[in-house]
Amino acid sequence: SILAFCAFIFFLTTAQISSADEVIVGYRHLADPGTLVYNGRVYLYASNDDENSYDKNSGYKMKSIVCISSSDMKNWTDHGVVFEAPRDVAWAGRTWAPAVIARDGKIFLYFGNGGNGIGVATSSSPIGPFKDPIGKKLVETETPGVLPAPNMWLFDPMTFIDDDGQAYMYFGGNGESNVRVIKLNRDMISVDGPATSITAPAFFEASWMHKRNGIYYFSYSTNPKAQMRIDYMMSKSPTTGFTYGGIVAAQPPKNNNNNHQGIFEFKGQWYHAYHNRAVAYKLGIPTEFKRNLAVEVLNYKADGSIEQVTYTAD
Ligand code: FUB
Repeated sequence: SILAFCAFIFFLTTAQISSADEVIVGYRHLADPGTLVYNGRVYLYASNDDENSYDKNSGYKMKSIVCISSSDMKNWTDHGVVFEAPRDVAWAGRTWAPAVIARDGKIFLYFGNGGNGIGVATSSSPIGPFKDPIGKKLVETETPGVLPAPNMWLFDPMTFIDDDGQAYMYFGGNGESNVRVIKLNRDMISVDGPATSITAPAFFEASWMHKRNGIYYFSYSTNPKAQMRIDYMMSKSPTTGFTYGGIVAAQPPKNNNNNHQGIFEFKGQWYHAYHNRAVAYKLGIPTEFKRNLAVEVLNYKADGSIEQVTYTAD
């Protein structure tokens, strides 16, 4: 009946957090949350693990980005695939781990093209459609300051606008001297000057920048030897002078491989969005390329350091 059909659509588009299981939209396999707080909603943009096969040797094959959003951190609306390569950006192939930011009435979506470059797409709406504004990679190995770096993964962009209006993009992977930051011009689709390096102990991937009370927090996933935790460094500058701060979050209980965070403030509370493999564990399927989004609250100590996240997910 039409009623059953409507109920089915409602089930597909809305999911609730329950206190026993913080996985959100658990009917989809999603990963690498990039966050955007915009007009009273939080949007999470994710790598689409539904595109990956179960075969543990097949690698990441994603070519699209899925968006979900919420106004209360409980009820999530599923906007589906909002960006897809090469449909929306003709030069791009594999696409994952997005960063999304709003400026001057436009939405900018940055994405890793596999591990070999970073692209940007723009839209007038957080849920697309996104278009290619420059017809080429925004950052590639030829971009001044990107190399030399041993076996650098050129991916996992994170874009941040400071209080003085200067925009920065952080990216890189696979080596503790492989973090890069580059200034973006006001148009957000061109770079200003060369990339510079940041060194982060045991840095592997998933660069993230956030600012709170004048302190810049650079967080990242550590390498497998360091258990793929999310660690962080603090500084009074967005580009230099970082000192190691500690652990944001240990490897999630239901996760046996990479880790990737999105840290954001929404309606006065800070959150740590991440992925785990809880649904794949529950279903008894191979977990490698079938990840799920989850969220926990994030708190700070009086001295500005981050309290290590407590997982409430089962
Ligand atoms: O999703 C593919 C890759 O896995 C991301 O680029 C990394 O951050 C890791 O989460």
